[in-house]
This record gives sequence, C-alpha cells and structure tokens, in this order.
Amino acid sequence: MKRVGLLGLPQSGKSTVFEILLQGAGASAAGAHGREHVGVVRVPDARVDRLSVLYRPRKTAYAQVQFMDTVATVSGGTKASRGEDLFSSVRNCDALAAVVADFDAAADPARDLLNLDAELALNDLALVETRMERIEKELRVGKREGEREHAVLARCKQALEAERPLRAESFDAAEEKLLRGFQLLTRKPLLVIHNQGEGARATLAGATGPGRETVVLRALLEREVLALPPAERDSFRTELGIGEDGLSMVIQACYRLLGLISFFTVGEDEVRAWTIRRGDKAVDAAGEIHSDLAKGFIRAEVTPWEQLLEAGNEAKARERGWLRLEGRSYEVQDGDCLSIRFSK
Ligand SMILES: Nc1nc2c(ncn2[C@@H]2O[C@H](COP(=O)(O)OP(=O)(O)OP(=O)(O)O)[C@@H](O)[C@H]2O)c(=O)[nH]1
Ligand SMILES: [Mg+2]
Repeated sequence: MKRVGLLGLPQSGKSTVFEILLQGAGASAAGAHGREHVGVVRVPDARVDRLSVLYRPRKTAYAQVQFMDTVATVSGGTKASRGEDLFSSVRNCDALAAVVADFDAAADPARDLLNLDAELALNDLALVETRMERIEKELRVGKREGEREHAVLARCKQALEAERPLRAESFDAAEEKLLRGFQLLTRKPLLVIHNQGEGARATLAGATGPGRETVVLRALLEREVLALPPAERDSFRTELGIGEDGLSMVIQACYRLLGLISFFTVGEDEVRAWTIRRGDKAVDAAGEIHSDLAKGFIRAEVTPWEQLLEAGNEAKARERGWLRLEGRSYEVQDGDCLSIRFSK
C-alpha cells in the first residue's frame, strides 16, 4: 500500500489534518511507532458507492492509502546541512503532503511554501553532492563503475541549483533505477494542503506544477463537519461555504499524484476497488487479486463501470455488447469492472 507523509512547519495543522483524515475516511488501522503515526485511509469513490447500491453486496471495500504524521519534521529556517536529517521520517514515503498554515492574520503561506521547497531541495542537494564526491574519489583511483551514476547525479545537481525540483525532470528507465535508492524528496509527488481559516482567502501561488497539486482544506471547519451525523454534513458544508468535501479532495489528489487508478470487481458477495498503477495490464490486475489468477490467466471480461450500472448486471451488459473480452496485455482503464477467467 502506498504511503503519503505529512510534513510542514510546526503548528501548521499536520496532526489536525491527520486526525480528520482518519476519522472522516474510515480508518481501518492506526498505530504509533515512536515519533511516527500511521493510519490507513479509505479512498472515497462515488463509483463504488453506486455499484454497491446496485449489487447490495455483503461487503463493500474501497481502495486504501496510508498517511503518516510525524512530530515536528521541519523547524522554521533550519538548514539541512546541520547534520540531522529533518526529513528522515518521510524519506520512505511514496508521496509528500505539505500542510501550509493560513488561518490567522500573521500567516504568510506563500513564504512558508517557498521555504519548505527550499529545504527539500537543499536536503536533496546535500545527498547528491555527498554521493558525487564519493564517486569522484573512486574515479581518481581508476574505479570507473560509478561513472553513469555520477552523470545522472550531476544532472540532478544542475536542476536543483537552478531551483527546479527533480519531479519536473525526466529520467529514462536506467536513470530511474540508479536514482531509486536515494529516495530524493523533490522527486516525490507533492500535494500542497492549503489549510485555510474561516474567511475566504487568496489562492496560493506557485503551488501547482509537474507532480504537484494544491487543495484547499479548512481543517478546523472540516473537524466540525465531521462531528455531525453523515446525513447532515453536506448541508452544513453549504452553510459554512466550504463547498466540496475537502477530505475527499485531499485523498483523491494523493491517489492521482501517485499515478494510481482503480478497477472494480463486483458481485453479491463483494463490491471492491483494487489499486493498480496507470498503464498496468490485465494480467497485473489479475495478480493484484491473487497470484493464481495471473499465473493461469486466460482472459479478462471488461465492462466500464457506467455501462455496467446502466445495463444493471453483467449478463445484460453482455447482451448489449458492452462486455469485452481482453487478453493479458490489455491496458486496464480507471473504472473498469473486471472478471478474470483463469485455469487452475
Ligand atoms: N484556526 C485554526 N486553527 C487551526 C487550524 N488547523 C490547525 N489549527 C490549530 O493549530 C494548532 C496546531 O495544530 P496541529 O494540528 O497540532 O499542528 P501540527 O503541524 O501537527 O503541529 P506540530 O506537530 O507541533 O508541528 C492547534 O491548536 C490547532 O487547533 C485551522 O484550520 N484553523
Ligand atoms: Mg503534530
């Protein structure tokens, strides 16, 4: 399961966001490991809701992502060069979510975001330079194995020095492989959570780009909304003028930034969303359900979710010609309902 790490300046609202994510999206597990708190969050999905209404299954299962909260990861103005790795706790996360405070008059979210970006870039730069120096030493004594790695790192260094985050750079598969182990922070997708107070405020500049999105979340108001019974939440949101469900937007944006899509399996037993990467094939999807299904894969029966809903069930979808037979290398689309035929 993919993991999203919350980061941000002290008192920006990270723990508040973490708590309401777990509370609002149906946490199935939460645990603390030292300074880190990890929770599993359901990915809200109206398509699953609708399929579940159609099939009335015994069980409905949503896709999931993990969120992680840490105790004060960044202290304002501290430089990564001091020795301690301020971001060690989020280094192994697949994506980052930066909470930027904007709930009182003194707040300067644009400045905070700039500082945060700079700290992430400095942290990467320090790592890249240290590794480059080590390879240079080896090269001087005639060890040439690190030459290609050095070249890729030099490109990273150049980008970082020009204030370009690495997620905006393109690397080929071999370069990706060389870089993977470093877990560079500016290569990770980044969601900026603009934590606004009650009054309407300006949108945050410079917050979108490749691998980067921004959502507005009013953490305290969302917490009030969550204190209400589910049926009353939407009208209270309208009353408060916070429109869309901020929590769903945060979770869905993370899912998207991670390059994830969902396919569904449906039936009277269970309606379930499964997570795969964009570009994955039918055989990968089968393997996600069970390795036996990938091993013995014969074909996938595919119906887009809207057509399954419109037809009413798989048999009727088949009659209308909406159920397609696809082979193992079919690229699964977001929202496909799959039924895998396989031999034991
Ligand atoms: N008015 C207002 N206060 C907020 C909002 N979000 C968080 N706060 C308050 O800001 C304070 C800090 O919130 P936390 O969620 O603990 O922040 P944090 O980033 O986890 O803090 P550290 O872990 O200490 O770095 C708390 O008193 C919150 O109630 C908001 O949207 N509006
Ligand atoms: Mg906290």
